[in-house]
Amino acid sequence: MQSSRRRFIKWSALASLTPLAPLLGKPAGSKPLVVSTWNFGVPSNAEAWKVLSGGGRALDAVERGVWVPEGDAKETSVGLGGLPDRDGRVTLDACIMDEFANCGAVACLEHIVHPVSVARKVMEKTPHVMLVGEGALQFALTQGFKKEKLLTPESEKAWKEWLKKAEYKPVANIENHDTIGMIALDMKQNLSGACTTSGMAYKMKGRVGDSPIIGAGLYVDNEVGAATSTGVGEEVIRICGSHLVVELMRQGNTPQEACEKAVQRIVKNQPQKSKEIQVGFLAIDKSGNYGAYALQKGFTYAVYSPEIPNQLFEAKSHY
Ligand code: SD4
Repeated sequence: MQSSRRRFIKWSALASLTPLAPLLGKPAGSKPLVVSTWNFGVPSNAEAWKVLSGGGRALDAVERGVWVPEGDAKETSVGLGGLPDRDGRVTLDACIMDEFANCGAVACLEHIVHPVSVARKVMEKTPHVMLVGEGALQFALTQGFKKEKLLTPESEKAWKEWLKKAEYKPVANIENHDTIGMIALDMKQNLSGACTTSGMAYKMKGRVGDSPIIGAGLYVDNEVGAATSTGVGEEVIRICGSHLVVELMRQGNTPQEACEKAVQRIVKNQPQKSKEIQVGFLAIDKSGNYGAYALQKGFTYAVYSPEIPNQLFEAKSHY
């Protein structure tokens, strides 16, 4: 808790937290552009920018960007150090999608620090889109990934504390870092995205959220734009959230309008429940416009473009 607060202060200072600046939703200007969810989007965007600013591919940028929280043992919602399921197992979900609609995903993957890179291997080396559980792990090992222990002493302690009451209730905006969803536009005007998470803490064994599901946690259409989501995955899956956002952009909505309409769909479907949970969408279009919207206050996202050198914003919200 202490260290999370310290990290928040560190990233905020780095990023100069700008709540709803007048720039919001305006074109980010010339390419390239990368946006990502939550406070850890700032250091993640910085990594992605190294690829984009050198003329690299958006796909490489997003993979490298999301490695940051995946590899950080202090981030308890992604990769190494992620909070476990109710049986104490850290199970990871991730996906990646490129400008050709190639995509790959892993779900319920244990023991691998960078599930996004396993997802990329699924995309590039198999005839499939998604591998899960034991099969995903076996495949990762054949591809040279190392088997590691992902449960840190801190996450184990938090889980044991949770076990005392064992009450499952998804908490919105856990210390401002949940799933990382990252979408990018490169200098060649191509789009890609990645999404990776340890999922909802203390979930049931075998539970998979929206994050690794193409069309729910992430969607990229190189003619139109890209979108990603965070929050209670069940509600995102119900509306095929990221695909919905991209299709709304195809119909002429700005990224901001598209994110708002997707959130409103959740409100319409679940008027009562939507008051108690968090869901956020983040989107970019082919011209470098971006937008974000959430059910609840507190959803932060980071933007990096030539005009906006890695700033953190807070999304507008329905409630
Ligand atoms: C999930 N969407 O597993 C992820 C978790 C998340 O805020 O983003 N939490 O449902």
